[in-house]
Amino acid sequence: MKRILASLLVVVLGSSSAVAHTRTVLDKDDSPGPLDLVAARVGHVHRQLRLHIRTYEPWADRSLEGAKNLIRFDFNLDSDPRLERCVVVKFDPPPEGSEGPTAILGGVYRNNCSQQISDHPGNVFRREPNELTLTLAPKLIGKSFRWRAFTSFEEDEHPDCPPHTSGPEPLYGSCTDYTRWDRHRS
Ligand SMILES: [Ca+2]
Ligand SMILES: [Ca+2]
Repeated sequence: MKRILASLLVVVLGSSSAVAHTRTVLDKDDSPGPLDLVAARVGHVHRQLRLHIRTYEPWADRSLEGAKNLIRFDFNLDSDPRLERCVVVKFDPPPEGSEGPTAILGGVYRNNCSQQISDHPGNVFRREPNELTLTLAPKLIGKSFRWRAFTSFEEDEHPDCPPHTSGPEPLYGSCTDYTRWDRHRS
C-alpha cells in the first residue's frame, strides 16, 4: 500500500514543479510510525513561506500531542552544524472538560530548537489526513538556508512506537523520521 501511495505522489508532486522557489524532497518508507514521511516541501506562495509534509499513512491531529510527538522543520542558515531556526508543529488540546475546537500550533525556535522566538507564527492547515501545511512570514527564517523535515512519535498502544521505559529518557519518541537536507534560496 505504501509503495502505491509513493508512486502516486511522484505524479502529483511533479505537477507542482512550475511553482517558483519550491522544492520537494522525497523520503523512503523507512519508519514504522504513522508519521513516516513520504515527502516534504518548502517554497514561497503569496509572499509567505510555505512548509508542507506528507506521510505514507493517515494520522489524527492528536498524534502530535505530548512532548515527543511533533513535526519539525530544521533550518541551517550558515556553515556550522547548529540549527539557527526550527519550526515545530504540535497538537494543543482544548482545556479539560471543554468541547472547544482542537488546535494544531506551530512555534519558531532558534539556537538548536532550544529558544522559542514565536509561539504562533502562521497558519497550520490539513487538507488530507496524511498531510500538513504551515505558512509563515519568510523573515522569521531567512532568505537562504538548508532545511530538512523531522517527525517524532510514540503512543502507549502503538505496537511499533511504544514509550521508552528503561534507561535514560531519550529526547524523542521511539519512532522518528528525517528527510535529507535540501537547499533553499529566495
Ligand atoms: Ca520516511
Ligand atoms: Ca548553523
